[in-house]
Amino acid sequence: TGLLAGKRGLVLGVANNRSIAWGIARSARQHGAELAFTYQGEALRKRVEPLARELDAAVVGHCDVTDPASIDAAFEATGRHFPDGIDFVVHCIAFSDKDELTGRYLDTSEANFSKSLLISCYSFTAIAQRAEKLMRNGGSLLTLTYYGAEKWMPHYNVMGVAKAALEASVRYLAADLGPQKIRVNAISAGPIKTLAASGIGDFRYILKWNEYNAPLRRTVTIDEVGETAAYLVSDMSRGMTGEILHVDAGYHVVG
Ligand code: 0WD
Repeated sequence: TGLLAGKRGLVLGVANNRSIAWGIARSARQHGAELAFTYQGEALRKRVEPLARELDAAVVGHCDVTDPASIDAAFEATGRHFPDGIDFVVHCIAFSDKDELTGRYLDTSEANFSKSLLISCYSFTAIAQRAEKLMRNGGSLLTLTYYGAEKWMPHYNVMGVAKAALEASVRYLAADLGPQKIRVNAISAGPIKTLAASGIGDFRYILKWNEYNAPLRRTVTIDEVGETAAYLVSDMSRGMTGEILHVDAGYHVVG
């Protein structure tokens, strides 16, 4: 029994126990899902393996989204681990050079623009291409975005542009994959103190600003994002695709 009983899912982007991917994995497991994780590089393997054990999850291997061969290998390993296929994939991956997450967007370099868009936006499409082959009975693809895609936010810069492109790709992928009953959605999470967030200039101020101004007068937790993610990868949300759901204590209505 459970919301996700019998569902099998791949989670990309667990870096440590503060990662949003970890909050999502924990919720999905609590609701009965069987999980597999990837890790980015040997340094993270040591972090991811003990976390995976906590959730009885498989670690299917290294996946660096800038290396297509490693994405292929991770999906092949996922297919071997789940021979009947998978039901959902959760993509919690983003990157920008932190020197460009401060100051003006105007000063973005071409090299960091390309790398940020590749890792933070295109990688979701690259993953959708591989996931399609493992989702024989339909499925759910989920990614993480931020309000900086919709409105200017201080210091978010090229990440805001990458998230806007990611949100557009959610809509295009939803249209392409709908006939196969594969749904594609995103959660727009409020700011949470994670490794990736620590690269953003004045992040503590952004957290405080949200606490003072969000309708719920607080920030959100990785568990709250996790619960909404469990809903989006479950059959409870079967009528939804191409949607961006805000889990941000309501900040988007005032910001
Ligand atoms: O406030 C926040 N923390 C918010 C985060 C608010 C709204 C959205 N998000 C998004 C992020 O933009 C990202 O898409 O949530 C997603 C997850 O981010 P996170 O949980 O905040 O950050 P973190 O725990 O650092 O996980 C991101 C991971 C990387 O970690 P590090 O910090 O080592 O870069 O993305 C992965 C990596 O594990 N990652 C990659 N994975 C494969 N290939 C790559 C890559 N090339 N680059 C980064």
